[in-house]
Amino acid sequence: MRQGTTVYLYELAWILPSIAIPVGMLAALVVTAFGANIHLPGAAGRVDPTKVTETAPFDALGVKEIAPGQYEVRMLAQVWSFTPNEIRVPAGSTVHFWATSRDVVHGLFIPKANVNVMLLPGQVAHVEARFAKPGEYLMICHEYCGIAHHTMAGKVIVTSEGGSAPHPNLPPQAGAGKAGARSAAISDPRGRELAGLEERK
Ligand SMILES: [Cu+2]
Repeated sequence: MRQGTTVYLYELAWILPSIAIPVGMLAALVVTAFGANIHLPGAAGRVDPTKVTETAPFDALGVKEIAPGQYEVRMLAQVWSFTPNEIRVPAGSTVHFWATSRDVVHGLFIPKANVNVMLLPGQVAHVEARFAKPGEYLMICHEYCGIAHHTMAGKVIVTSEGGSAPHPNLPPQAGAGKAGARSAAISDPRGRELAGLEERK
């Protein structure tokens, strides 16, 4: 009798969580679907990959100002490039990316702007990011897409407000970037240490 009761308690300890867990998961599903409005991509987010260049919004690729400080980027990914692969916006802009792939699976990853989406042929991806600081933001494909995958990259150039160049005497982009990187390395204590080691050689 006593042994029988122990077995019953063990069974109960297993059975109760095995009911509670699926019930909890179902509740989480209901809350995310109807409360947070998170759904699987619907038909509205699809595009025929064979006709993508004739289908809006991908029939007019590029960057467009849709409101003050709001830009829309219509982008196509293909082996092994992004179109457009250079996006220029003033600092403080919010960029709405609409992107898809016209061939294989690609990715759109802008590490400094918290953009990370997969670009699937037939599926439209939408992501928004705010570019607060001027500078160059690297934009890369982070889904292996073939032999030259590592070359698939572009950049978002964020100009200082008003859209003017940072300094009239500096050569465009490349020079400014390098000078910035060098001064950053030296002001960083580890960079100074490395510079010291270099001198001693
Ligand atoms: Cu790719």
